[in-house]
Amino acid sequence: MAQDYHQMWTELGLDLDAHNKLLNVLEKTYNEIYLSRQKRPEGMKYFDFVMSEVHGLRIKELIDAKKLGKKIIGSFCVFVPEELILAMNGISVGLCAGAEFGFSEAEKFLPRNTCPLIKSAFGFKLSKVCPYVEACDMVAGENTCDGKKKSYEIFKNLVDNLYVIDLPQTKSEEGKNLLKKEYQKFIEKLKEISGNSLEVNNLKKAIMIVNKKRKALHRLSEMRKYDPLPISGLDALLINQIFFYDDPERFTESVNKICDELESKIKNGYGICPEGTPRILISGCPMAIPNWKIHWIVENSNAVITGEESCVGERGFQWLTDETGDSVEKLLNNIVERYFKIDCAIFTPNPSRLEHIIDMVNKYNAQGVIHYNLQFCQPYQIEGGLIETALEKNGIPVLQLNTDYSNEDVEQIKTRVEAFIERIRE
Ligand code: BJ8
Repeated sequence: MAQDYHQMWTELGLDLDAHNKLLNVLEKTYNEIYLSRQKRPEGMKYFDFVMSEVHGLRIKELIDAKKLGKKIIGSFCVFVPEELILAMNGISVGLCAGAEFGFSEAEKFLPRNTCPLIKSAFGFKLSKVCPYVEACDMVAGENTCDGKKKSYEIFKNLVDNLYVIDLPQTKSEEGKNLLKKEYQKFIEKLKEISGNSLEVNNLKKAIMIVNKKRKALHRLSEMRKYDPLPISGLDALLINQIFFYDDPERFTESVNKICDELESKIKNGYGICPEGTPRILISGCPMAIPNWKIHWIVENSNAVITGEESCVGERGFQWLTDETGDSVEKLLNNIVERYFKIDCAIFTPNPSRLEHIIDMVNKYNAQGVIHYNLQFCQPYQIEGGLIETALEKNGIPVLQLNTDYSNEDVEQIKTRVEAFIERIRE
């Protein structure tokens, strides 16, 4: 890190010893997984820099923004609309954590058989190692899976200001109306904490900013259709993860810059791997920083990942919000329309997710799908069975992986992934 941020971390109330331990693990893992790799695009230097300053410069930016009156809103789910937060002079930051840290503390509050994503959020908070959650003026939770829904009842005692958005479970008109009502309530809450009103021009501008960010990722996804692949799945995953932390306009610019570079490389036939390398699509639970386990295993087994059907991936950014309309009401309706399309496995039934996976397999020329389930995540594990049956019927090979954030099962997963790659090569 360029500067010494200890003073800032102390003021945020972090446990400096525990935080140092986390940063050391992060740095070591990042060096091994990313910095030691060959053939990374020049444009990845920006994202490497973001990672090197993820607890430093970005946090300082957030604190400086707070001094100027901006409110920091943390969230755990792509159902929390960034457009509304930006329009009310706020900054949205992702709080999902992808590392096994503070689990023994978390297990004092949660059953052991809780999904690692939830345990990690508790672990980071209880161990006082996450400057993002400490910098937040409000944490916006959401009633999605039972695990999250119930754990917010406990989490509200651990953070100063938790607000929970209720969510529908079915894709019905009633469901859409509920989502709209909940977003209206969320707007009222944002007004209360920010002291700002919601103006049509600000909302329109915010929609455009977030759309541009998503469009930049659409452009990056286009690059992943090519064979040979011009960017690794690991690098693309990292960009998808940084989407939730970085300043939106700077992020958009940096993604477009890397796309310019990749476009010219593609013209010259450049690839990070030989043409014909087996191509795999990942589908399932979100992968928060620093969860790079499956991508690392696959891409160290002579295969590549061409896309993520995940909220940290295409499920999170595939739809744009309609920018037309001259009233808050109309623009809010556009936001509701956009978010209501998200096909998280908490919805029942959830047919569009399967359609999207098949579409992605075709679009990105994948030869097989790894369905990635976090341990104890019932919605994705159960839906994964339905998806496996349907895809295999369509001649698309599927490997289901149930795993957590530990490295204990790496060798076992590697063996299964290698066997799967052999299968899709045939
Ligand atoms: S819209 S996927 S970001 S809820 S992995 S905590 S589902 S037990 S994260 Fe998600 Fe929103 Fe849905 Fe996307 Fe529960 Fe499963 Fe854990 Fe999960």
